[in-house]
Amino acid sequence: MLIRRPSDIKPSEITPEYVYRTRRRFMRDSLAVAAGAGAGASALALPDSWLEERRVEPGEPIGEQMTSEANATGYNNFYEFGTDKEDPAKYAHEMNVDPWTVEVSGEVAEPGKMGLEDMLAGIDLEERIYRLRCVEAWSMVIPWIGFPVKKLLDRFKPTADAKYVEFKTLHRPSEMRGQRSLFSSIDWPYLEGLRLDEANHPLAIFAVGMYGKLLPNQNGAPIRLVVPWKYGFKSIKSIVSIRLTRRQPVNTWNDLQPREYGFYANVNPNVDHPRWSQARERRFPTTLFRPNYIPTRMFNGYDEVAALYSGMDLARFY
Ligand SMILES: Nc1nc2c(c(=O)[nH]1)N[C@H]1C(S)=C(S)[C@@H](COP(=O)(O)O)O[C@H]1N2
Ligand SMILES: [Mo]
Repeated sequence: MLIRRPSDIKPSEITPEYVYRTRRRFMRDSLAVAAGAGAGASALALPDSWLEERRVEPGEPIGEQMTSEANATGYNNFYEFGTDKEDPAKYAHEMNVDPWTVEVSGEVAEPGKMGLEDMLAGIDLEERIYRLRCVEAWSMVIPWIGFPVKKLLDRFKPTADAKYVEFKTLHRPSEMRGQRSLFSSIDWPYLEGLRLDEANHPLAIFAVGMYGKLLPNQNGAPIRLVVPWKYGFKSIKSIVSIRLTRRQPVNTWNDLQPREYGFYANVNPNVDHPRWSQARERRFPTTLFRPNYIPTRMFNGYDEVAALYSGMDLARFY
């Protein structure tokens, strides 16, 4: 692997001092975790204190009420743990996320496999408060902690032939009961993809935390994609592989129901799902008696991405 390990590089060469200091602290903490510091030992690849030690730039509020942490961590889609909204919160703890490696391959000059800690060393984290619009017509407002996808991809030096990015979720049926289910029609592992210029858009992030803490397993620990202008299924969870490609990669929901779920999946109030309208959404908190319907906005309100699709018929490329 051509990537230099952080220990080979003088930290002052690449990172501001505060990151260097927090990294040292992080290594000390992670040793404690590795040594199995008893019942309190974290099951996560990064200790809980890690985010607090990093200087996380607070996000811009978006003038909309934030969804409660209880809703965002208790009502989830993560079919690897079952199809009910409560299943991920019940069963995702069965997934072991420590250690965690991500492989970057395909059309890159410097492919490699990296442990998550090395991957995040020297990357500044930001808080981003984003709307999340599920294709099922409900939505939330969630404060993520993460960093732009482009920052990571650039380190592996995409070649001139790289046109798309494929992302893959962990495939580990022994810890993911939905992958063991005989009733599942999904061809595991869960796959997603973006055009490279979409992935490089500053709004597209990898999230490692939410609500000021590490990402809970049910939300895609330890690292997941968040693409706020697209339907939620594009924001793939618990990523173990990133592959740069020349051709449009397969994405799980398109593979399953091509008429209902496209590759682009941009939030679009004018293009209905074959079985329901996409013109409005239920914004959390939502109940049977107070569904809290609001109109859905083009690109989920993120108009700044429109230039990515100029000249494209978004009813055809749904
Ligand atoms: N691996 C994987 N990623 C996934 C899913 C899934 O089932 N498996 N569901 C998607 C869907 S449909 C949505 S709406 C979001 C939900 O993210 P959240 O649970 O953090 O709100 O995750 C997406 N990422
Ligand atoms: Mo979704």
